[in-house]
Amino acid sequence: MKKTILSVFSFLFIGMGVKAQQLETTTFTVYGNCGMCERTIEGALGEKDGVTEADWDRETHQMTITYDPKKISIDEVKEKITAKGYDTDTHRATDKAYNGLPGCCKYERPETKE
Ligand SMILES: [Cu+2]
Repeated sequence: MKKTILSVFSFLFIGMGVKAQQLETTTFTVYGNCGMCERTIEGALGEKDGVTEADWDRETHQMTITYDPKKISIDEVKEKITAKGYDTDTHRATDKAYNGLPGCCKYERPETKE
């Protein structure tokens, strides 16, 4: 009986190890300007979505995330950010979402390509 419990546990640990190895880290641009933006942008993503780390830099506008590609795609990550009103390098927030931002957060939007 004890042995069974032990092997179940070691299976769990092996499973966790494999999972940890499959996390990916990537960096992309998110437009924004202040500390409040930082909290909103980083807060748009959570561990329940498969994002274990999210860090946005106010100066460089670079967003670095560590995520589980089995749980979330980079497109979905960006959609969560644009839903809060922030444009990314490839995805654009709706005007409605952007207009809903507090005044201090109305960053200068990148020009549209079309
Ligand atoms: Cu802001």
